[in-house]
Amino acid sequence: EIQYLEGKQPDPREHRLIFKNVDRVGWDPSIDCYLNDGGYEQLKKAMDMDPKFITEEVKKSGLRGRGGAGFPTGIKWTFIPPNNTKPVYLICNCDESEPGTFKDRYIVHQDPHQLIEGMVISSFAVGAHVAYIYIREEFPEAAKILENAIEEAREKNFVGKNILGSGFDLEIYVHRGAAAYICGEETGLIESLEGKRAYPRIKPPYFPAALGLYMCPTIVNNVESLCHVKHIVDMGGEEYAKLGVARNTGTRILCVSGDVKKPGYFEVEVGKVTMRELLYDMCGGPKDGREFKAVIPGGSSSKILRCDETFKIKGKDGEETDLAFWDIPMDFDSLAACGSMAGSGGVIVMDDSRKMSWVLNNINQFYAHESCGQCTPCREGSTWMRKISDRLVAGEASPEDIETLESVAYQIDGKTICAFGEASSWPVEAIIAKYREELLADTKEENARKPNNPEAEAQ
Ligand code: L3W
Ligand code: SF4
Repeated sequence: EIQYLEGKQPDPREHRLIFKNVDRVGWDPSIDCYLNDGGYEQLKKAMDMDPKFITEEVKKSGLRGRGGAGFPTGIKWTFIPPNNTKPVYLICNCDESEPGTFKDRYIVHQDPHQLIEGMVISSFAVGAHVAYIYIREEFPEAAKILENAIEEAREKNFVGKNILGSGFDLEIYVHRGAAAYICGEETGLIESLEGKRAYPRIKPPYFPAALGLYMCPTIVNNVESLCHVKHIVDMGGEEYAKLGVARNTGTRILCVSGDVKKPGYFEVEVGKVTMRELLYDMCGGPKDGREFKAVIPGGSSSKILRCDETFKIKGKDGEETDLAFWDIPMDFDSLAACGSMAGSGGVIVMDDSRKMSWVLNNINQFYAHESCGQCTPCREGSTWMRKISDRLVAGEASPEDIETLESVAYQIDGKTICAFGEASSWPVEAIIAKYREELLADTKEENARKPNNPEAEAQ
């Protein structure tokens, strides 16, 4: 049985595939350690398979991207044009920048060979002979670990020419990012990799799978998604799909931060754990004397959910049923049905000590700082939103400011080149819709009416 470090034992409700070796006693990121544990066996198995068969298995597995959008990985792979004659590239998106998300870093730090094995199998499946790991600039140690791991893998002929005598060649390069959130948007990432400023490209019509790096077919997948490929080869797509729930298969790592007794990472079967089980049973509940107030379930770009909300969920038959916040299963479809998204798995928890004007301002500051500035609604709008919420937290905003803020958000939403526009406007729209009264209470007029306001008392 696997032993984990003191104080780092997984919760009994976890199902560890990807994080099996994270915090494991006696584990280190070396290739010897990985090989002793059966590492690279799936690569050997995959090299005897038809690449199309691997893609079919990934499709059967139902794996959905773990980077934010939850797009089916196997289907994405099939978007490479069938009559393509150009080189194909695979890119591992290791630009983990979404506030609240901190899983990919652990994979790279503690189990880099799992990622490399997943990448070699995936490259073989899609026909890529060059693969890149685009890693955020702020992960210097992780970049070194990966470079070292690639060299170790090359020495064993898991990377390089004629891998394991199969005739398949693959080079993997680590590329350090440019310290900007937008470098994690796949087309911004591609521009950055090409040596340009990370300005996202307009898509549709051209998605990277058809026209990506150097205008060649390019598959961009998140670190965690690529690691799953190894396990799909191991288990077979159908068996893998038995983990999780329908349309939301496998396991995923949830990163819980904020106002809980025991924050951290938890790898669970998708949809098998509810909000209640996650926050009360696995994270120990709220801090002493506090109550849960709100949760941002999938990284800062996802819409906030109130803990006292009940959602109307439409079933297949068109019938509506009620779903209380605490009963939401942590999967893509359920969170989408509640008007939010599972995103990148970053669950940010707020208790009743948090003021929503502060939360709003915190989010606005981030997006105003990170907008790439390419399109006007996002560049100007994100700064306007920040300025208004700056006034709100300073007690200087008027009730009309809240309306302006809401209207700016709606004018960004759906009118920009990349999803960053929505990422910056959705949190604002949701916080205003759900906490309007609380925000209004923070405006200048309301402040002046409060009994503890010296100006009001003097009158
Ligand atoms: C070919 C089609 N390919 C879609 C591909 C597309 C991409 C994937 C998903 O944003 C979200 C965003 C963040 N032909 C295709 C097609 N594809 N239709 O499928 O695409 P898309 O556009 O739905 O999403 P996206 O632009 O990749 C991702 C949110 O995730 N997010 C942030 C994540 C942050 C991290 C991180 O730190 N690791 O990833 C979190 O909530 O706001 O909405 O590959 O090409 N017809
Ligand atoms: Fe840049 Fe924002 Fe436009 Fe995306 S939406 S391209 S981040 S300005």
